[in-house]
Amino acid sequence: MSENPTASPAPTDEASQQAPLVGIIMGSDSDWRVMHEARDVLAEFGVPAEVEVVSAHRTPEKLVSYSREARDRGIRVIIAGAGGAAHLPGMVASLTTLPVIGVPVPLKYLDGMDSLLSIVQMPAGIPVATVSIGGAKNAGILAARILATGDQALAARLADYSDGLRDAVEAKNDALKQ
Ligand code: RP5
Repeated sequence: MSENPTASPAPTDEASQQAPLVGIIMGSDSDWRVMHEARDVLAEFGVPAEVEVVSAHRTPEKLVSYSREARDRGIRVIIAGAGGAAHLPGMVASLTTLPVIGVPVPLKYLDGMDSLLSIVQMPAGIPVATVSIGGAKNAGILAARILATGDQALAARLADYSDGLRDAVEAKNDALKQ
């Protein structure tokens, strides 16, 4: 797996040919080791997504323009991952009315607790839907669920996915009894 989004091969399926509905952003290319899971699961569901490094601290002007322009470009959900002093998701949420899903990226120290606490405790009025530390896959699935509120075909794919999880658990349960 590639360590940065620009070097990673994009999914070659149909989703990569369509206009992106989900914006996956992260504070650094070093976050890609976690954040690629959001892109991967969205590709599995056929949801087109774009990937961009946007740093709250190192590229603040880009943070503002990306957040302000995302809705008009057709983005419907933003997934924002950051580590340490993880201000990206909250700042994006303050600059757009799109739903923002925050992914706390674990770094070398503090086991990601710093990232989690930086993202989760938002002031009333500016929501960020925070997933678990390193939970980029769930962020992708949650974004798909948000989009599926207006997309029956996508909802059906999500239901199939859940059925698959259930069947896998039951198969392991059966195997235990052999
Ligand atoms: C945060 O600082 C990024 O989201 C990243 O998790 C962390 C470290 O960034 P690098 O020093 O690896 O670029 O803003």
